[in-house]
Amino acid sequence: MPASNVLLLGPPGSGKGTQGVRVARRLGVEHIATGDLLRAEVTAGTALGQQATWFMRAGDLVPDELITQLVMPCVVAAAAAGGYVLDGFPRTVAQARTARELAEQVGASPHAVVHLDVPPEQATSRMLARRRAQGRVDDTAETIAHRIEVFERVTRPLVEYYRGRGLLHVVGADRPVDEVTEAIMRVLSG
Ligand code: B4P
Repeated sequence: MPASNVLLLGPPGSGKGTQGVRVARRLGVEHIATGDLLRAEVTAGTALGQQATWFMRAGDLVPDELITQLVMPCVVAAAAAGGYVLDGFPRTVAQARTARELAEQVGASPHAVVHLDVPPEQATSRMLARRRAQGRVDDTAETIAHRIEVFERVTRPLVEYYRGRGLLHVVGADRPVDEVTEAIMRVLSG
């Protein structure tokens, strides 16, 4: 039986969203993308969206409490319904600790964490291409550089955190989309 509660971890532009959709479909579970949830709140003009928008535009992480209150109910519901592929959360060790406490209480803990490993230059060129195609406000050269710096400083420590919990799998994401999907499915089935 492959893992059915899966976290995707990786720098901006590593393919979390791209792979999240594909892997969730293959596993028959829900895909939860924190960036998409936040952008939906911004578009709907909710109080949470109004607070998040400035952080996102600047390429900064939104505060831990905001993202946790947005994401965790979705995670708990998806786990109860059969599983989830969660991309973009947690992004800080504090988020991971809070999520762990909540998830353990309700049987929603991750079975596997996949780190999508990609060099910064490749991630940057993918996001610049996305900017040309989709016009995402946080995909400018300056903001991308900042987002990558934030990943290295604040999010990368999660790689060791999850390795220490025996959940981590590293997948090279510097190759075509189909190949990355197959590599993820292999580690989840192993
Ligand atoms: P996200 O929406 O998660 O943005 P992202 O990191 O760029 O990942 P995304 O999933 O969109 O891109 P992907 O790598 O798939 O977050 C946006 C913002 O929300 C953050 O900056 C932050 O402000 C906030 N936020 C989100 N979660 C948070 C949290 N937990 N705590 C606090 N704040 C949070 O793909 C990038 C591009 O590469 C795509 O165009 C894709 O087509 C292409 N691509 C992917 N795989 C490829 C491959 N193998 N080959 C070629 N191209 C590929």
